[in-house]
Amino acid sequence: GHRGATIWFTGLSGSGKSTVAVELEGVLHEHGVLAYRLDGDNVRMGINKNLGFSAEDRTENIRRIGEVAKLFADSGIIALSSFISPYVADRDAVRELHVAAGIDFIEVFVDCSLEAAEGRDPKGLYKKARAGEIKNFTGIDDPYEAPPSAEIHLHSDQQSLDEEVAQILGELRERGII
Ligand code: GGZ
Repeated sequence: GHRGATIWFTGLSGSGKSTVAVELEGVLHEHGVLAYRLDGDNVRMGINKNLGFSAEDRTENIRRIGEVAKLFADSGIIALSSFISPYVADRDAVRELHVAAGIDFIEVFVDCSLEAAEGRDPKGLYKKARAGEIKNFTGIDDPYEAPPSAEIHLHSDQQSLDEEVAQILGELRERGII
């Protein structure tokens, strides 16, 4: 058997949060473990479509996602949340919400140098941010607060995807979640 939990990926745009979440979800499903991904496509286009990228809106984005992830985790599903979530205080509030409910919260810092993330630039957003066409872009002219003590610290500009997934699976096994 397994129990619900929230795995909270945080990192720069282009750091590989979603790539790891997609791969992990696939492995969990292969093992018969229920997992559900929360990401920009299903959250920022839906429940949070009234929010932008000001500091206030990012905080509200993360607050709502934290509440939703907690509900999934409480139902026995492993919630995989992939958002930049740039502020320590916002992530800690989500952690507190889980701790208060006795639900596992695993913060995964998808650490990637700005150079590497910008070098990938899959959507051309860094290029636009450098050109001033997008304002308040995280890592360019908006802050990213790295987690001081994440449960898992990945180096996505140095590790393979398989290594990253194995690291998270190891933590889930150690905790008896899977
Ligand atoms: C950062 C932005 C911005 C700004 C649009 N800053 O590579 P992406 O495209 O898919 O990931 C980024 C995503 C960030 O949304 P989040 O909900 O994860 O952010 S937060 O947790 O801070 O609320 C990027 C795109 O949206 N994007 N404008 N100004 N990323």
